[in-house]
Amino acid sequence: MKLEHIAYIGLGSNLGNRVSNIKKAVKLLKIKQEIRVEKTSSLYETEPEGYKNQPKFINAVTRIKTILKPHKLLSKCKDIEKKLKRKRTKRWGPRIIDLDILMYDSIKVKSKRLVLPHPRMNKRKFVLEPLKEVLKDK
Ligand code: PH2
Ligand code: MG
Ligand code: MG
Repeated sequence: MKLEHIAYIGLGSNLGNRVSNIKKAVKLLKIKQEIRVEKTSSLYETEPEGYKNQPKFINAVTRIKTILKPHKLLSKCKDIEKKLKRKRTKRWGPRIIDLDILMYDSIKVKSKRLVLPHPRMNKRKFVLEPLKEVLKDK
């Protein structure tokens, strides 16, 4: 079995210093032993989708290599959200930082905690635009 996997992580923030929150999250990904950040997109300011009555977001996507299995990678993403003091509020509501795994190799996952590829990514311009910048084989 392959040891290294390619994954794409979507980042979003619409509370506090949004740019700094995204940059901090990328830094925290970089210092994880089991993760190598290969490419990070530009930062995009985007209109909120889903729940509209909230501040604009800053969004970005990173391409990483990792030896972590999908659920372990998800736990690392949640650790980073905790470290940046994200509070759990309403679904699709405002947040200091959000890290979502978008894709992991070309595998499909369907569990209670994780669905891959991310089920809404194809409809979300705030994901697709930065994703285009970092997709492998582009
Ligand atoms: N995240 C959401 C809901 N809506 N809108 C934008 N523009 N950017 C996001 O990251 C975002 C959103 C839920 O995670
Ligand atoms: Mg999200
Ligand atoms: Mg999320």
